[in-house]
Amino acid sequence: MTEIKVVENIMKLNDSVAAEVRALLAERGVFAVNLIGSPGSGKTTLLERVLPKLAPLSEMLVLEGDIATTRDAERIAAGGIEAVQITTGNACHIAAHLIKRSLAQCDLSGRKYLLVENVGNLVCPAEFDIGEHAKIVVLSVPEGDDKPLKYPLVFQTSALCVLTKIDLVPYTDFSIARFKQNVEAVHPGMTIIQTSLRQEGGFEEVAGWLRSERTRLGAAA
Ligand SMILES: Nc1nc2c(ncn2[C@@H]2O[C@H](COP(=O)(O)OP(=O)(O)O)[C@@H](O)[C@H]2O)c(=O)[nH]1
Ligand SMILES: [Mg+2]
Repeated sequence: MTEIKVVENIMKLNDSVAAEVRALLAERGVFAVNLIGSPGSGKTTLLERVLPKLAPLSEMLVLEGDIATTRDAERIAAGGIEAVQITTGNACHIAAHLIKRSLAQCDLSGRKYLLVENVGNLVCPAEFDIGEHAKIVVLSVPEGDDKPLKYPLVFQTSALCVLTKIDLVPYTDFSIARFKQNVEAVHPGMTIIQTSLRQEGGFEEVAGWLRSERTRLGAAA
């Protein structure tokens, strides 16, 4: 009983900080996405490939969530995009107060997009609102086509699914048709974009989705 109350309080506190973050972003006209996927699913690669096609570099800000190291922020910064690393220690997700604290150190003027790469994990990040306008779930072919059924929450709460590494389909038993059926079973009508580093496919489409979603939400209301 007591334990449940504690968890409820933590979630309530997180939600109220997330609402503050969302209000700040709306005021500044920044559209924010929360990228969620397993370690190695290709989240940083996706940002590296999509962002140069999305907008002028100075209009984007990236927050990189990891348990340790600044490696991902360094990868993004190497492409000329401002990136801040959030290291969570042992925490398996980014909580809203970490976003609030990071944004307080950043210059938001002229920014149109905030891209947050969450800690590699398909479970906990789906439960924590960080003030984003949309969640994007990233799943790679080697993880298997059954994952939407096994981790339904992240697929249900995300607006877009990016299926990465489709160049690896011939080397696995992954079925794109079965994957689409499984996504449809947990989130009917969900948009899926397929990407491949080897074939340069899909990245323009992801950039287009981000642009139209920002516009659809009235800049970042
Ligand atoms: N074959 C293949 N490998 C990829 C693709 N996208 C990413 N990778 C590789 O997957 C590994 C993990 O990628 P990374 O972006 O660091 O994943 P993250 O941990 O989700 O950020 C790296 O070695 C990437 O080069 C892809 O489309 N095809
Ligand atoms: Mg990464």
